[in-house]
Amino acid sequence: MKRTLVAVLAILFAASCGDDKTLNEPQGIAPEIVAFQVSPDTIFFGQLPLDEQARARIAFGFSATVRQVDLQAEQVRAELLNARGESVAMKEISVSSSERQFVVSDTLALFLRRSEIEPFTLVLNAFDEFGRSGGNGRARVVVRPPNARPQLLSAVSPDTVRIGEFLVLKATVSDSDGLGDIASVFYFSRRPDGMLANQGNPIQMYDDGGVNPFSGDDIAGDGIYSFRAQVPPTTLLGTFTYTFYARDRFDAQSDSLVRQTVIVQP
Ligand SMILES: [Ca+2]
Ligand SMILES: [Ca+2]
Repeated sequence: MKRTLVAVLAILFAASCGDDKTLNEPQGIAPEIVAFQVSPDTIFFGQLPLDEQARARIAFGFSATVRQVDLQAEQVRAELLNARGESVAMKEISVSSSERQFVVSDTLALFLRRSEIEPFTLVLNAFDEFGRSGGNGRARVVVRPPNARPQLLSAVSPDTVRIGEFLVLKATVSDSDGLGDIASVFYFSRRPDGMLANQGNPIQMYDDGGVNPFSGDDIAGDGIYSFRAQVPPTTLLGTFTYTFYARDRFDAQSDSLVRQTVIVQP
C-alpha cells in the first residue's frame, strides 16, 4: 500500500515537473511596439557644441506605445543602427506594467564626429521574459552635417573680344553637399573706367544646357556655368575685370576668382 502511494506521488511529481517545463516555454503573444515617435527626427550637427575630441552629443527623444497581450514586457530596447544595420548606440529600459498598453519615453544619446555621420535608423523593441519581441518600431533619423562652402574650381574669360563679337564666360563649381546645393553662380563686371557694370548688380551665370538666351551653357547640371552675350557697340574699350562667386542654398559664398578680358575695336 505504502509502495503504491510512493509510486503515485512519483507520478504526480513527474507530472508537475512536466507542467513546470511547459510553463517555462514561450507561449502566447510577445509584447510589441504599436506606436512610436522620435523628437527631434533631424539634428543639425553644425549647431551643436563639440568636445575636445571634436564630437557632438546627439540625442534622440522617443516615445513608444507597448502592447502586451499575453506576456508582459520586461524590457524595452532602443537601438540606433547605421546604414549597414550595425548597432552604434543602445539603451535598455526595464519596464513593468500590468496595463494592456503603456507608453515608454526616454532618450538615446551618443557622441559623434562629423566623419561618423550617416543615415541612421532608430529601432525599438519590447521583450518578454523569454527575450521574445513582437513587432518593433522603426524610424529614420537624420543627422545633418554642417554645410560646406561652395568652391569655384575655375573661371575662364577670353583674353580679347571685339565689339560685336560674343563674350563667353565660364565658371566651374563644386560643393561637398552636392551640385544641387548650389543656389547661384555670378560675377561682377568692372569696366575700364573703374565703374561696376550692370549698376553694380551681380550678373547671373547658367548651368541650364543653353535654355536662357544669355546662357551659352553646353550641358545642364554639370557644375559648369556660363554667360554669353554680344558686346554692344557702346561698350567702353579696354580691360574689363570679372570677379566670380558661387553661393549655396545656405547662403555660404565661395572665394572669388578674378579674370580679365580686353574689349577692342571691331
Ligand atoms: Ca553647401
Ligand atoms: Ca553646364
